[in-house]
Amino acid sequence: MSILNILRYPDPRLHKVAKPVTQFDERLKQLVADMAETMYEAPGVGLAASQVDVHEQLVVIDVSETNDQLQVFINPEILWASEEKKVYDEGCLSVPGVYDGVERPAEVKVRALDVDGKAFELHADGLLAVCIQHEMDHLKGKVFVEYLSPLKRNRIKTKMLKEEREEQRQRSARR
Ligand code: GNR
Ligand code: NI
Repeated sequence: MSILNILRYPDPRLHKVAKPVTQFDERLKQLVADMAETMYEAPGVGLAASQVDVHEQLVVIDVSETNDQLQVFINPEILWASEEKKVYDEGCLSVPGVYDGVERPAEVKVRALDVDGKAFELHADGLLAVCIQHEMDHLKGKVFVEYLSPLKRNRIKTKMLKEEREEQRQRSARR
């Protein structure tokens, strides 16, 4: 098992479109295990493969309080989304420290494959519905800040680049 590096906005690699998973093999199981470890360590409630620079349709989620309810979604599709929308204050491991309201369907029905390639369907509401949609956006190359106004997005971009520069500076000062 290993902790993977999480790409940070505005890294252009976060905008790559993920391809479907076709091989349900040992490598996939290892990747799922590493993504789960990375998500728990962060800590976060979800992680899309795109965030660790693997551009395949693979998502891990655990919205439980106890961190023992790992859910894996491979090649996920939204089968149905409710008319009803809800605004949730979202955050993202690729945009640390930023939280803002995003409006999305309150409930979704999803079809996906598990790690063995077996299909399942799930009806989600609450945080799970938010998280599935947030992660599926990552697979399409979309980060939640793209729902915010251009002004907010530019402020976030500037803040992220400034923090990155500051970290670089501290790293080189320590050497
Ligand atoms: O850890 C996370 N928390 C979160 C909170 C509200 C809405 C979405 C999320 S997902 C996020 C982890 C992450 O960045 N997944 O892509
Ligand atoms: Ni995210």
